[in-house]
Order: sequence, then structure tokens, then C-alpha cells
Amino acid sequence: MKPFVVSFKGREIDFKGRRIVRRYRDIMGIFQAVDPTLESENPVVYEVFEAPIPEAEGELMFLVTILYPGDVKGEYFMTKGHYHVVEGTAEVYLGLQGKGLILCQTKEGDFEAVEMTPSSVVYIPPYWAHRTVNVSDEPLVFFAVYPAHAGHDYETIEREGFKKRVFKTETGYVLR
Ligand code: S6P
Ligand code: ZN
Repeated sequence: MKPFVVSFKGREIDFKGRRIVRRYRDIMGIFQAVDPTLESENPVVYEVFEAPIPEAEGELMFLVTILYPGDVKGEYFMTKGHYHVVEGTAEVYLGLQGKGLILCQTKEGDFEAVEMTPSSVVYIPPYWAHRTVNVSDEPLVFFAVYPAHAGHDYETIEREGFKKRVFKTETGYVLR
């Protein structure tokens, strides 16, 4: 592989790699309630634009996620969330637009929630699962980079969930 550069402006992103689109019906099981209107409209909740990097040790994968604004009966739109399969791998997020909350937890039961706004850099250490929640009313856009061989373990989160969910209130968000 040779050095390369990609650039993007706003939401026009072409990183030349995979584009992953998650619609409501693909992920509705992660929310506490079901919204029949969303079920019939089936909007895109988030999309991920990856770079064409091999999933090999030594490589760094980078990507941009766009998590759209919205909620399911008051619970903010969020990503599925995962542990890395190679658990000793960290990740860095850089906020580009909107306001997000990154829910992090370990298998030992530690839980932390950190805010991400434009220009803030979030460090997710090895062994911490992570899920992103859009707590703003605009698209949440962020850049991520992590060891390309890390892999994604979604099953543990599907089974155990996160300790807290994030809901909309009149004055902002609340964790319950
Ligand atoms: C990858 C990184 C993010 C997420 C993306 C979607 O390690 O943490 O790019 O993949 O934000 O979330 P999820 O939980 O569906 O992979
Ligand atoms: Zn990750």
C-alpha cells in the first residue's frame, strides 16, 4: 500500500472503502421501545464511511460516522455499540459536528459517559465497549481511528446491553 490522502467536506464523504448503512429496522432491538411510525418509514439512523485499509496488525483503520438526530419514544438515536474482538485495542474519536455522548463500559462493570463536541478528542482505552448517542438536533459527525485488526464484537452488547440509556428531556438529556 502507498501513502494516500482523502478529504471530505461536510457530509460529502468518499473514503473509497466500505459504506455501512444502519436503518431503524436493522437495529430496532437496541432501543427500549418500538416506534411503529419509524418502523414503517425505516429511516437511516447512521452511516459509516470507511477507508480502504486492510484489517491487518500494524494498520490503522479510519472512518467517519454520521449519526442522524432523532429518538425512539424519547430515547436518542445511537449506534449498536461494541467491544473490540482483540480486546487490548484502543480507539480515538474526533468530533466534527453536533453533540454526542460516548457510553463506555468494561466487562468488570465500570461505566463512563463522555461528551463529544466539534474539536473534542475522545480516547477509548483498550477493554472498554463503546456506543455513541446523538444528543443534539443536528447530524453528529465524527472521525475515528483504531488498530485495523481489532474486529467488532456486537454479540456481547446485544446480550448484555449498556448499563444506561440516554433520554431526551425538556432541558437536555438524562441517563437512566
Ligand atoms: C469502530 C468505531 C466506530 C463505529 C461506528 C458505528 O471501531 O467504534 O466507527 O463502528 O461509529 O458504531 P457500531 O457500534 O455500529 O460499530
Ligand atoms: Zn470501536
